[in-house]
Amino acid sequence: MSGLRKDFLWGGATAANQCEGGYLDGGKGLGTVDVIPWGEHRRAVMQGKLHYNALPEDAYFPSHEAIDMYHNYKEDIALFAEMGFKCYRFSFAWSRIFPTGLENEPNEEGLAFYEAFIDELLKYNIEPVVTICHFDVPLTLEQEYGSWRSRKLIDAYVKYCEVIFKRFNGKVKYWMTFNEINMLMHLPFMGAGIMFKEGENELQVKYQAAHNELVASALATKLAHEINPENKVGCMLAAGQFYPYSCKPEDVLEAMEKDRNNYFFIDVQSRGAYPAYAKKFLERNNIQLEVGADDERILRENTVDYIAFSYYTSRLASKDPNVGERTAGNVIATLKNPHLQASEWGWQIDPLGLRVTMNALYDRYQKPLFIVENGLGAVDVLGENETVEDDYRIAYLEAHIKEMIKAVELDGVDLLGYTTWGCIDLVSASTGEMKKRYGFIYVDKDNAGNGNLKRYKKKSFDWYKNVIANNGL
Ligand code: BGP
Repeated sequence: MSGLRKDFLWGGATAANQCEGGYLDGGKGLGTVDVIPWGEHRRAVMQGKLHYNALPEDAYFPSHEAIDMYHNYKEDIALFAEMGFKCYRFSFAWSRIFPTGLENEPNEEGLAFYEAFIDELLKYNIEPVVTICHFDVPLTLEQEYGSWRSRKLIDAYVKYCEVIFKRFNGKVKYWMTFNEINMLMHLPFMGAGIMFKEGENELQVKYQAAHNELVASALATKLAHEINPENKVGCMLAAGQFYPYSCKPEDVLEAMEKDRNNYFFIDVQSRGAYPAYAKKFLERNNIQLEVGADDERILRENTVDYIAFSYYTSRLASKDPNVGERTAGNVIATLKNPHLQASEWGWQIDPLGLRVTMNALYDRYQKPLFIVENGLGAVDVLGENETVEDDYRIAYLEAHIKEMIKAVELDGVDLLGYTTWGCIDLVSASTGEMKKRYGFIYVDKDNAGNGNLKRYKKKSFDWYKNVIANNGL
């Protein structure tokens, strides 16, 4: 026995906008991600600094076709089933269900699509794990209200949640309210549909959007529990422990503060109140939030059931701005750790950091954890034998799974499951590329959109199948 639960949720994870395609099919409306282009302007749009209306006419939008899972989901789910997936994490595109977000009634075609999708998973006994909002908001809600900066979004989101909780009652048990909720602080348009107006106080806007999302998340949790007490609702954090660059006390304090920037969201969602350090931060920065009369109670009474998180790398912090070299990480840039290797995109590889991160989260919240993203983005080459020899991916995953099991066996962390990111190749969130691949399944498509979308099993496909069959042993 590996020490993991018997019903451990092994599987993979994706997001609608990165794999579905069919961006206007079945009555779908435009989502905020559908106007984020590939290429040089991508980052500025994701940051909310360059307006999506100001893009060149030939801009290419990778989410419009992605890997066309919208039309190929049966084939893809059959492959997941062949690997023995116990669960599959995916997201609903909000704008498939409420094309503008303003309608009173949902779009039946969108709901029917997800119903067929979920039924297909259940046919193979794969537990659906649904992210309600993974980096996309109906674009109309951005145009009408400025997205999450407005409390109107709370109502629109709760209306959407009520529809999906009722429709999929008894079929979906595991929900997550927002993917990587802390991403809002770093890429506000991608994370929360926030486009800044010139001269406005960006910190104020971001914290107001955060507050609105936190209240919406609590209301969704309440609703999910009322509709079916069996429902399990989780928060979802882009995690990765900050290490101090040196043993200087200043660096230790800096690392602690950086961690808190991330914990802030989860502290509210899991403990039910703004932590003292966050209140002081708002005060010091003269941020005044528009808060509803019942918000405090709503947050207090509706905390999440489990803590989901993504883990790609640990992070490194120093108080001294002139020290060390910087490198990329899952959106949050970090100092280079000389003890670690890195991926081709500069993301550092730290399996032990996963164990450290799991312990930090479990110590802090004492709630079950769920690792819902982990993996290696790499350039894969499809060989003549129609497979990819991705031993580097196997090595990465194996090392992380070993540390994950240690956290459970040796440290006693309560862990629900593990889903690798991008179990089938998909569009990269940070770069918009296809070239940055994570999957066990190769998809024939390149950065510019060329390719026949055919699927091929990589070497890691059989490896993961074996890991699942042996429950990690
Ligand atoms: C997380 C997102 C995912 C995903 C992943 C990998 O931030 O939740 O949507 O894409 O990171 O990142 P990337 O695609 O940039 O390599």
